[in-house]
Amino acid sequence: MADLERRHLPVIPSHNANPLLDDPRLESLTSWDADWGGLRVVVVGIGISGFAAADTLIELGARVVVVDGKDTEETRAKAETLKIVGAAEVLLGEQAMTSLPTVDGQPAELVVTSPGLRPDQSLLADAVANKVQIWGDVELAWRIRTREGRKTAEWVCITGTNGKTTTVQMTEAMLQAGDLKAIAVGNVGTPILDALRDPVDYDLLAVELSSFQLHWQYSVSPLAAVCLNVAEDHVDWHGGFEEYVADKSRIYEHCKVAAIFNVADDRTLRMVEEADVIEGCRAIGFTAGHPEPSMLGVVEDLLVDRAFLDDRRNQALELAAVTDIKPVPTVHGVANALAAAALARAAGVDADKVGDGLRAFEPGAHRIQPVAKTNGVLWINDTKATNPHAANASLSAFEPVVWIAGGLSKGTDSHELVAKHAGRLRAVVLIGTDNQNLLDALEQSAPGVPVIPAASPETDVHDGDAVMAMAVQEAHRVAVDGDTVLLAPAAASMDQFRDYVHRGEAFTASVADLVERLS
Ligand code: UMA
Repeated sequence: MADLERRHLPVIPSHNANPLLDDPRLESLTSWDADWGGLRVVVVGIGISGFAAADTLIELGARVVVVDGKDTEETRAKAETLKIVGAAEVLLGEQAMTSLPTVDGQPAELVVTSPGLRPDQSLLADAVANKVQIWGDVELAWRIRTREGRKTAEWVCITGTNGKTTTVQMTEAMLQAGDLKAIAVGNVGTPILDALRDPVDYDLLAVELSSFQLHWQYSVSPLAAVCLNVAEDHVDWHGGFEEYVADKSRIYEHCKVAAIFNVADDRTLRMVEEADVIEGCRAIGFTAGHPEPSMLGVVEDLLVDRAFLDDRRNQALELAAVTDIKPVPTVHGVANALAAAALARAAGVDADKVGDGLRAFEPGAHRIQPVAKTNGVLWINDTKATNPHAANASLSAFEPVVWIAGGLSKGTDSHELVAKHAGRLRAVVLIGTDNQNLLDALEQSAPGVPVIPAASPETDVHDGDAVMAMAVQEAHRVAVDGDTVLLAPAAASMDQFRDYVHRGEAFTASVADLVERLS
């Protein structure tokens, strides 16, 4: 690592990540103005990304059939809208998801899938068997990013098991402080396709990419990219941890200016070293410790840049104070801020503007968010801790803790997490329905810690609001002055809640009820 400064990444001849990408018609589709007319496409999923993909393809003149496994009031309303704008057909219900439908009675030429669908889902498997290419909405967005008469925005891309949403929002704030027209898009919530069809001519898109989205993209060539960290998550979707890591590593493919890695996570450096990047792209590290040349890091109480300046052997540029990081400058907060700063610096933002952006950044709800204090007990909402690695970050920040945990484990393992934090646990209040792994871990490493189920015989286990009300009541019963009640489930939410936002809102609402009762 010592000679990172001089080492430019090896240039490997470009290879085709997708063995199916040998269709001349699809290969020619590399701009908005290409010939999309009449292309027969099946769009899978009518959620946020599927709707945007179908709407875009219709605007491009493709013939589009949309399918979704849910036949509900919401999907029917979306289906109506898509039919009005010109979808060939919309098929709803589980039956529609079993095999690849035809388009206008002829075989589909392309499938555009939503990120939530597993690759082994039967319709997608059918597409693979029939040698029909599968793209995600990200691949489609990359292909249409250039358009005659419009500015083409560069992309800076962010992935990682945890911290991506915070980092993409910090990056957006820093780019905007540098007077660039920039927007945070992708997994953060706004589909990239919506930004591309926006009348605003963006200079830059700060793109958050999940491992699901990375799996279905092949061509993206970002200005700069970062994988913040890698820990076990979504193992069931990918089929294994190595497959998950392989999809995450695609963030660095075809990177142009800076491939940014986490010095504390060797795996991210290996990903950078093995990536097929554009000649001249530099490896840039970020560290919560003292930075070597070609890294961003911390010197005393300052965030500094030793990568994007000429005399990086002898000098460092001040970016901001560590205390500028919100909500609290934890080790993870410092890492996220430095990763965002590296992306912004790669995009040409001045060092002092990076600091302005960091100070302007307002953290979103649901990530280590203090919601109330009752009788000396602090209540923290970290519903975004949807895996053990994320829960580790917030558990590390508080002591003693009444921990509200549990949900869908997604094949992850909580043993290490529980073993590390057993000493700080006053009690564990269990929500969720898939907790065997967590219970085994608690029995093994925290045998003296009370485990309290958030359910009575009358509780409907699928009614998340009722479960959370019970969890808050139980946590209140056991917490004492000086404790923190921490909702950091280390699991996904969909067994009892619509999503993690619903879970966080249910927690905040139940705590607000408690505060009112106590006042
Ligand atoms: N569907 C099926 N069958 C399935 C799965 C889904 O029919 O097996 C249908 C559902 O009925 C629904 C639609 O597909 O109508 C939903 O598609 P989706 O689950 O792919 O979600 P979208 O609404 O398109 O939202 C996606 C991301 N969701 C997922 O990756 C699960 C959103 O990330 C993202 O904000 C949005 O695209 C815009 O890019 C959310 C997320 O939880 C926040 N991401 C995961 C994470 O951060 O850990 C990866």
